[in-house]
Amino acid sequence: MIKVYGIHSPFVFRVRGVLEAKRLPYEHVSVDMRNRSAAFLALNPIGKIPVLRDGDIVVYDSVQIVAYLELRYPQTRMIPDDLHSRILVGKAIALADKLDDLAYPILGRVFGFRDASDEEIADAHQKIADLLPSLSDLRTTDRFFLREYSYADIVTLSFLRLAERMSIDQGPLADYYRMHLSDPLIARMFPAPDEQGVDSI
Ligand SMILES: N[C@@H](CCC(=O)N[C@@H](CS)C(=O)NCC(=O)O)C(=O)O
Repeated sequence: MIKVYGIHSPFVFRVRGVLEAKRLPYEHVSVDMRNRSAAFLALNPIGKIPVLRDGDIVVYDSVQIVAYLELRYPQTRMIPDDLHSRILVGKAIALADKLDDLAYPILGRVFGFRDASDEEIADAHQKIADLLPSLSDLRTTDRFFLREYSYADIVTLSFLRLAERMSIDQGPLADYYRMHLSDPLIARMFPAPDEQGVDSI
């Protein structure tokens, strides 16, 4: 069975979203991020989650993992081949990456791994509010970024999940998030807050 290393990260949500959309069974392995083991660093010398193992194949970085899954399991393509779709998905990834970065001080305060000042937190909320319309405006319909559910939706929903948990305003994407969460296939991309891996490394 496919193993995904790491659970509670928007980058893991992205991978999980693609696995769910392709209806591929998988299980999680928990990673001790405060004390990364030699065994984990042997899988990914960069030390970041997610990492995916599929038999003998190990892939790290969510972008590479999704590219691998698209090639290896072409059912239900999440990044269509046409140029327009590729460009749009690329923009959604870049914007979602930036939003995840901006949320980092807020995440640090909520989980106690970074002591951000009140000014830094207020600045992060403001910058996120300023950037969200650019992501929202990429949508070609109220429901999806492309004509159908795609990786652009997955990266956006992954950030919006983080935003919900960090009490960050989802701005123009609040209704979009609520609408998609009612779809069980999409809801399954998010682990429960206390979800643990079948194993740990
Ligand atoms: N570009 C990477 C980013 C992954 C990433 O930043 N993961 C974070 C968790 S949210 C991590 O592992 N951070 C640990 C570190 O930076 O050492 C991807 O898309 O997979």
